[in-house]
Amino acid sequence: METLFLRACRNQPIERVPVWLMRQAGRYMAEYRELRARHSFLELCKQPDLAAEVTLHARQVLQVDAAILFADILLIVECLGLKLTFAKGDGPVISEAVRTPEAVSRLPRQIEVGELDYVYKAVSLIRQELPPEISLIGFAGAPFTVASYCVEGGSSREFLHTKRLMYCDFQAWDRLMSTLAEATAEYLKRQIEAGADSVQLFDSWAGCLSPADYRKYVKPYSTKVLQSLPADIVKIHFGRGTALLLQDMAECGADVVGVDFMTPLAWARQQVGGKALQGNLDPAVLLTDRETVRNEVEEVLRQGGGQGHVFNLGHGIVPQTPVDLVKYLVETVREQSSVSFL
Ligand code: 1CP
Repeated sequence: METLFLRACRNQPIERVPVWLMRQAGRYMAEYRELRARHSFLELCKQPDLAAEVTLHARQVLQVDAAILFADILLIVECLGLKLTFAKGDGPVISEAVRTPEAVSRLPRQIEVGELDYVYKAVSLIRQELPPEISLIGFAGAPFTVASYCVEGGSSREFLHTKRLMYCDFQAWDRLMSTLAEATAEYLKRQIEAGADSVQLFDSWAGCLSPADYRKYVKPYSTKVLQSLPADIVKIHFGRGTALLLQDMAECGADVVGVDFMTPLAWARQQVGGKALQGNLDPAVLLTDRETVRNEVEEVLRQGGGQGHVFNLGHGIVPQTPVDLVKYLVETVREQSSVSFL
């Protein structure tokens, strides 16, 4: 069935602008915090019934047009034989960072993504429970963003180790990126087989690169991932700080380009050659009040131009966000975007 969300992604006629929000399930919700008091983050990801519950609960509370699988872009690194933990408050830690060409050469050439079976089970449980008019988005990290965590050993601001490997040893870089690209394509295919009708490729940190470096060191691998997926599946490609990369990101083969909150949608529109756009309200607006939310939503809808626009934030919801304001945001998008089509 063609959901409203899928039609918007394909730039087809719609009766209003669909809406979902990056990180719509997470710490800003009391029910999530309660579950987290009893289970670690990785336990939530690895128990399909819990992952499904978190996904469906957020979708139901917010009444958004798409659910996104509850998982993380870093789960795949466990298939490389790396040890992943989430330290309290500090984000992800990969214990043996892959910093040198020797470390890269020790990684398996082919990653077995069958180990991520719990993800595919969660996808099919979610699909069974989700109303048919609601889309289910699968996702993965793009090779560059996942590689950056493997090389840095966790989050980073400057990506210095990553860039050193990339500039100094192209062979090792190519091997790491090709291995990740192949595994990511397979991982997304399996999510699609399990019931996802669309996928988002998160290249959250690609914006730390110049367009020339993006084209040389990143674009071929993200292209490989997106182009190996079935043609009829909707693909969204998102990064942050990517105003100057949007044209290249669109060319990788997505149907929809995700736009961060620093980039005007009108500018993005000129870069993506007729593809749909997703975005781009600043998540900080959700820390204000109803009037501000309404004004900012109207502005995003105006810039989005109706057809070919999926309403979203320009990056993930932050943990301090009040749930009521998020619900208000979704209601406002629904009302205001249908009014603008009358
Ligand atoms: O409960 C907790 O303490 C864990 C917090 C949390 C959550 C709820 C993390 C840790 N990941 C997630 C879920 C998650 N991650 C989703 C699920 C669904 C949803 O959107 O509702 C998704 C899509 C992601 C993707 C993800 N993980 C990205 C890409 C998106 C983005 O925000 O740019 C990235 C970079 C990660 C890595 C990650 N996971 C978690 C943390 C704290 C981080 C680090 C972020 C950083 O390096 O700053």
